[in-house]
Amino acid sequence: MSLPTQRDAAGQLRALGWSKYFADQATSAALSKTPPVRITQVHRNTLHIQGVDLDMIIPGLHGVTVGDWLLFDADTPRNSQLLSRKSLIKRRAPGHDRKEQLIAANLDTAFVVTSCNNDFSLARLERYVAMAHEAGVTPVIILSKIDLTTEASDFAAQAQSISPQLSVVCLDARSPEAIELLRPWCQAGQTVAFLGSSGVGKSTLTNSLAGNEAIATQDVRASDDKGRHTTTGRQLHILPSGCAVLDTPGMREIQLTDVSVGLEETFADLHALKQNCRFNDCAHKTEPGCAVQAAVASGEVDVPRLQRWLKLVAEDAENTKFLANRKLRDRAKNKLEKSVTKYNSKK
Ligand SMILES: Nc1nc2c(ncn2[C@@H]2O[C@H](COP(=O)(O)OP(=O)(O)OP(=O)(O)O)[C@@H](O)[C@H]2O)c(=O)[nH]1
Ligand SMILES: [Mg+2]
Ligand SMILES: [Zn+2]
Repeated sequence: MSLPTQRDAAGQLRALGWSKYFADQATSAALSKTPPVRITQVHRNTLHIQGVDLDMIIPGLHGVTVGDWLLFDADTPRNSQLLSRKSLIKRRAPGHDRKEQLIAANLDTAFVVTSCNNDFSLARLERYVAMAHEAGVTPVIILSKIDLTTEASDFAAQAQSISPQLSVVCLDARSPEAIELLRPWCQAGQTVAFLGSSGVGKSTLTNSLAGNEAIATQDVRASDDKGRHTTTGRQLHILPSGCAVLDTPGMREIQLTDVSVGLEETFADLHALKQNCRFNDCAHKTEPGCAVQAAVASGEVDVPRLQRWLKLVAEDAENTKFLANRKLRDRAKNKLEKSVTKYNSKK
């Protein structure tokens, strides 16, 4: 194997999403001893990593996710160092243990995909947008399947009601125009992800950007437009154009945790009003001097939107508290286990 030329190496790293932000975290000596690699897939016990002339599977590491950068220690992979993240998207996992689940690291743009059909839900879009804002990732709403409806502009107007600053793009995911419409966010060196329910066209869009049909897609159920959960794992695809694209499996549920800042940004109008309520702990229901209710009375605030906001704020507070308690419990348990081990070893 011939060694890559400097220029080659720089080009390959850039296509993987490497930037000054990461380069600044290591000395050049460290970078040549432990080369930077990006995690493109996380399996139960292994990680798929890609770097300059490097594409391999290594044993799993704790607390990492797709999109993370490592300084790769080839002799002892488990000593590889995780670089500080530019952004991190996480949610509270569904199911009983309700753990925090890391979804993706170091994204620049989150394309939140929904179709112009029964999949559309403003409340769900708001969740995704709040999650992206919290993570420091630019959210872009994509409305797919415009070829199957005559009401695309109605769907778009609803999505735009979340915020006038939000980009909303309507497209047919299978068409060549889709690539043109997404190009502003998909430049070389960028990392983008497709998020959304099953069957909305995330893999179709990834294929369109890649210019091939490498990823499997499957039609949705005609009765209710629900997808068939075709994609089962998150995978970062490094495209020849130099953009890194994360295709994800349809998420049934996104429970918010630790997104108070994201909610403030997503509901900036309501957040601004809230500052004028008479009481700091105003619940914006029947309290005297509530600026939010006053805005509702004057028709300035849309009631369903207010209700969705209150619901998300309550959910975030509850999940954040639950996870904080859980972390405390886990820490206490670890401490106890350690002291028991110590005690036993003394015996
Ligand atoms: N007509 C039309 N069909 C589309 C469009 N986008 C996706 N499809 C079709 O919808 C079906 C589902 O698309 P996928 O790309 O597999 O959806 P997905 O979001 O990756 O779904 P999961 O992997 O299950 O999460 C496929 O049959 C696609 O061809 C579109 O804009 N217009
Ligand atoms: Mg898919
Ligand atoms: Zn109030």
